[in-house]
Amino acid sequence: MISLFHKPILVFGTKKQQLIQQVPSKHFIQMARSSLDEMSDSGAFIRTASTFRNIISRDPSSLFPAEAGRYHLYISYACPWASRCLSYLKIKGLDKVISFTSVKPKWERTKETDEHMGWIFPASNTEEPGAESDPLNGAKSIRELYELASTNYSGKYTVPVLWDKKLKTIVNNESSEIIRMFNTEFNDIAENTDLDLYPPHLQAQIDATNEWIYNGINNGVYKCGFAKKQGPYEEAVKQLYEALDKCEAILGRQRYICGSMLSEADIRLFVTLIRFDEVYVVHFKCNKKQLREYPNLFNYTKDIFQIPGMSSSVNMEHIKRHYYGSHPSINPFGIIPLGPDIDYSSPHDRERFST
Ligand SMILES: N[C@@H](CCC(=O)N[C@@H](CS)C(=O)NCC(=O)O)C(=O)O
Repeated sequence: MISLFHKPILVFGTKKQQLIQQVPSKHFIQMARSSLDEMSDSGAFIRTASTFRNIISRDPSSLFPAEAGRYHLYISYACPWASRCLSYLKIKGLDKVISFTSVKPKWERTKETDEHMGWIFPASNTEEPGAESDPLNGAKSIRELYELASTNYSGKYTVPVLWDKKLKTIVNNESSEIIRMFNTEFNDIAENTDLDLYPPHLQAQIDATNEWIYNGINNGVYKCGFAKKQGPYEEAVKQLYEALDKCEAILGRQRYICGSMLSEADIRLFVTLIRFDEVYVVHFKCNKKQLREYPNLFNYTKDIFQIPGMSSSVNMEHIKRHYYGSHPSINPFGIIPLGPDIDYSSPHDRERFST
């Protein structure tokens, strides 16, 4: 049960402030240890904020300067938040200067001494296709990385984790901030510097779009799936389908969600849409309508999937094995539904908006 909340920590301050923010405050003592515990008294799912909020800067004198080879991104292919960071690595051409490792898809016990279930690295690189053992710290779990970075951490052990090899600590574990850094701060060493997914003229529109898409769709599917009472579930489903209907209408008029150019808001929307029919329809009870019943949204999802680099950020095997296998309160026997096995590389109709 969460009884204390705090505002997200935005750290753009001095070096001293940045270091202070690496140490979680005492408020985290009562925080949830996993998303399965993030529940209000009314039975609604309430996500807690991320803890490590340092910023990598293109300024060489900053505490965390953008340097080739210095940072490592720990992800799970299953996780939509981590996947948006991986998408940025791929489409910005940063994967040669920022290395990454994916954990195993299914949560396991992270320690023998307690019951916590979480992300685990495979013992070898052949154990689990797509997953690799931790090349930097030899950690067995994502939990161990948090414990290396902070001695009194008591929040959730989430991915993504952006790790600094030099200072041996977590720079940031909030995907919405990691993607902003990847978009701009590494442009001196990125291969695709021309791609700006958060250009000044679109920033207000992207921010506003992110807001309703996060509430209704990205986090909305979790609110549907993790609700423990009928009322909050129904409220979440209503909001989800209002937001999907709104997207469908917008995408009937233009190629991308903020207009004629690809933006951050598209990548953030995509990671939820690509999981929708394979997982959320069944596992999170989002079955009022499937993605395939929305012609614009479905074709749009294929369009984004087919952007060079994007498909390599999607590992459907990991996605399905994670969700269906890691939430025993929702799917006690861990059975993985076989369908629908959609081919997102098949033709779409979105070129009709190109000039
Ligand atoms: N605010 C975080 C959320 C990340 C998050 O919730 N990740 C999930 C996986 S999809 C996680 O690692 N959960 C671990 C747990 O709940 O114990 C972000 O966007 O970066």
